[in-house]
Amino acid sequence: MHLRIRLTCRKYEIWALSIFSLVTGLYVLHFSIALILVNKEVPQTRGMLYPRESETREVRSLDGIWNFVRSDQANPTQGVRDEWYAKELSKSRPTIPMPVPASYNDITTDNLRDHVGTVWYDRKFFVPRSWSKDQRIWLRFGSVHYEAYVWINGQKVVKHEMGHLPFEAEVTDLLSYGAENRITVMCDNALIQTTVPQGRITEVPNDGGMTIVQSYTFDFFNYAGIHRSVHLYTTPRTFIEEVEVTTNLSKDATIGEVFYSVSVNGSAANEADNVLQIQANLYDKDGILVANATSDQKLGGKLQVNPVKPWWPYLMHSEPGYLYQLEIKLLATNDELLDVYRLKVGIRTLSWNSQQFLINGKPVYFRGFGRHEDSDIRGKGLDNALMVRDFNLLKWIGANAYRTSHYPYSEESMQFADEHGIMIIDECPSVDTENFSQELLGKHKSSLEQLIHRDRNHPSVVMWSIANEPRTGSVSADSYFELVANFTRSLDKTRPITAAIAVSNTQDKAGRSLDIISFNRYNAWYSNAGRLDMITQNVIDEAIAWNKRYNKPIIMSEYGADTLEGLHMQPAYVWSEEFQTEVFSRHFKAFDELRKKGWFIGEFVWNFADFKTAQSYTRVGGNKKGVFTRARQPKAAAHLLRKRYFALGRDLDQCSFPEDLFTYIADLIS
Ligand code: GCB
Repeated sequence: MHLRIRLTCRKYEIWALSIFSLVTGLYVLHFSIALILVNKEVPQTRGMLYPRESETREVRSLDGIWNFVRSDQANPTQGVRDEWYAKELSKSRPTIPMPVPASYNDITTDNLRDHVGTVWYDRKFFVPRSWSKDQRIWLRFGSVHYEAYVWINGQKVVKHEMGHLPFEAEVTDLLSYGAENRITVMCDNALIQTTVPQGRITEVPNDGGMTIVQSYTFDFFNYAGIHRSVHLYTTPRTFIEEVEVTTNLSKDATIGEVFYSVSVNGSAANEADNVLQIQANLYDKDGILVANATSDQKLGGKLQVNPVKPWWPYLMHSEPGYLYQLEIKLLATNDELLDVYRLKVGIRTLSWNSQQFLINGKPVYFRGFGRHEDSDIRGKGLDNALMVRDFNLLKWIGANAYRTSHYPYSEESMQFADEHGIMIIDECPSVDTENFSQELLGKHKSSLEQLIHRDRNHPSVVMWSIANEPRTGSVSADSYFELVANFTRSLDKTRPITAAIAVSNTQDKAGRSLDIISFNRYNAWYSNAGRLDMITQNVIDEAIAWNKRYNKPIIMSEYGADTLEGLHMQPAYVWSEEFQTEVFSRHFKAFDELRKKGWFIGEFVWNFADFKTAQSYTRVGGNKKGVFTRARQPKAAAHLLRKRYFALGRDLDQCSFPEDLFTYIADLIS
């Protein structure tokens, strides 16, 4: 049997063997031609509010150093068969220390980096005696890539497939109170043709016989592990499970409206004579109550703020990222306070038409980046120092937006974007999507369901990106993306939908299903390498062609050139800092021509910083198209881009220039 199929079967074997018994399936070969896709329901996410302390809730982090074991590549299910979760991992195998959160790949000095298949983590933790009292305990993961199986004290808890997205489970009855407990996690990094994103596992000969190799077409390293924080948190027995917020502004933007709807979980919610009420209080930045309401029977309502301070993007207003605090109190019939949850709310409107994208009625011109969650040593692991540095650089360079290429970024970074007024095109983990199949469609839709459920309340999220560089030239892409786009719209009508497309506008079959067309193109790099004289007109022509074909607003979502920091060549030559600077400048010319047309609404450089990729002869230690190095220092082109982004800010949004934008040369030049 071919190994990919064997391995896939092994995955099923894990599920069948494991106490979860979730899947009985067979690997199905999918052909992309003549594919009939059915619009099936996808599982709906529940709960998962970001863990926050309040007078009714406690939060405890399980981050730190865990114990770690890698399985034998040729025997990925051994740990499940031998029940490694039943006792401490160190009793089954020698363990090594592993930080959480972090990717495991770059931590050791051996070849763990290229491991394919399952790895195991465990740690012990105490649960205080006080937690046993009349409340519920939840275990929540910010993300584990790609697939996670979790046990507490040897008992199954939850299984989750898909990296970059949170999952949680109630563990109230599995914990020992006032005692030590153990958590065990098995994580599988294998990507196949029906995972999101897709990959392949093959068996190839090597010097020792045969070995297993993971490959994928996307251009970033498939880092794996417990990537984001692990939390235990408490809720009352009856608690606020969901809060959904939408906002509106009066025409003159003086009055704001906040619509909230709440779902409650717990026995009190089901008692007929217990009428639960929601008390909603809205506070401004100074903590002053500006609106409140108590819902009558319905678990939702509307708050009015007059006068309102709308949420504005960075450099579009003197007070960007203005956030209110919404306090939701759940009350029982007798006014007993059952639960309290607080979240930040930005009040703004979004609208779009065939020419423009508007925020609070004002047309937006995006000036931003494609990015990656990526850094030395920690890989894709959440790192607050890196996140704050990145936002400082975004603001230094005058960007007002980024795309979460090519997967959902951390919840902490979404909150940071809200605070700083950085607009986000929020992308699901579908990248280089091909070999469209019913199973893939289900998972793709699920990735969007989980993403929208997680991020719908963030004012910074202004658009959903349903894919990066899908193979939208194929016949099946037509109905596939229609189904994905319609599904996305069914979940959120308040934001437009885009996808970053790389096939030519004549071949593309997805654009008709989108609201805004984004295209990626590497003139003078992947086509006509080195030809700086073949950029400007090509960009203009292609953007016009996209607009003609679909009559929708157009964004250039990727352009750029690999650049080795410190390599200087005059005249400009590929890979040099001069070349990157020139490539940018030639694009700026095209963008300024296009801006005059009214429907060209944004420019996104690829990439914010250098990042790690799979090994290849086209990549020197990774992708070097960063405007910043991987250590987050500017390359020469960063200074040019900064001047452009602030010039656009001043021209379009009347922002002022930072004092150090231009270096003094002579008083002959103004
Ligand atoms: C692209 C992809 C991005 C790559 C980039 C490149 O079109 O969307 O993931 O990293 O090109 O540098 O090749």
